[in-house]
Amino acid sequence: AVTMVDHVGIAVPNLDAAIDFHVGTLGGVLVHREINEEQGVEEAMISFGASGGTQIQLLAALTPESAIAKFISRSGPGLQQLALRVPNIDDAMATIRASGLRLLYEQARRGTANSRINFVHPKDTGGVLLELVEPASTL
Ligand code: CMX
Repeated sequence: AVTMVDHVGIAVPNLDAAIDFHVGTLGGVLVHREINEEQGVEEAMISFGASGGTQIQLLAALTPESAIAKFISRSGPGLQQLALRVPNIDDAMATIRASGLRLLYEQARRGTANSRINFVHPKDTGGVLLELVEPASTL
C-alpha cells in the first residue's frame, strides 16, 4: 500500500530560477540536487517545515529528448507528476499489473538518491503521471 505522497514533480525551464523561487520566496529548503542521466533530468528536492514531509521535485530537462523537454513543449512548465511512496516497489508493481494498468518500465529504475522507481501511464490513472518510489533506506 502507498504510505505517503513522497513528492510532487514540477517541470521547470530553469532549475536555478525555480530553486530561488521555492527557497527564497516560499521558504523551502534545498535538500538534494542531482543529475539523473538515465531520466534525462537535472533535479532538485525542496522540503518545507518538519523533515520527512512531502517534497517538491523541480525537474529540468538535460536533453531535447527527455520526458521533461517533451512535457514543457506540449504543456508548458508546471505539474508533471505525483509520486507515491511504497515500502516495496516490486510488490507495488505486481499490484498495478494485476489491476491491468500499464507500467512504463518492465523493471524498477534508479530515481532520486538511489530510490527505486517506476511510473503508471497517465492514461490509466485519470490523467496523472503517477510515480511509485521505494526510498533507498527506510525512513
Ligand atoms: N501527465 C499527464 N499526462 C501526460 C503526461 C504527464 N506528465 N505526459 C504525457 N501525458 C499525456 C499526453 O498529453 C498524451 O495525451 P494525449 O494522447 O491525450 O495527447 C498522452 O499522455 C501520451 O503522450 P505520448 O506522446 O504518447 O507520450 P510522451 O512521449 O509524452 O510520454 C510519458 C509520456 C508519461 C510516457 C513520458 O513522459 C515518460 O516516460 N515519463 C516517465 C519518465 C519521466 O517522467 N521522467 C522524468 C522525471 C524523472 C524523475 O521523476 O526522477
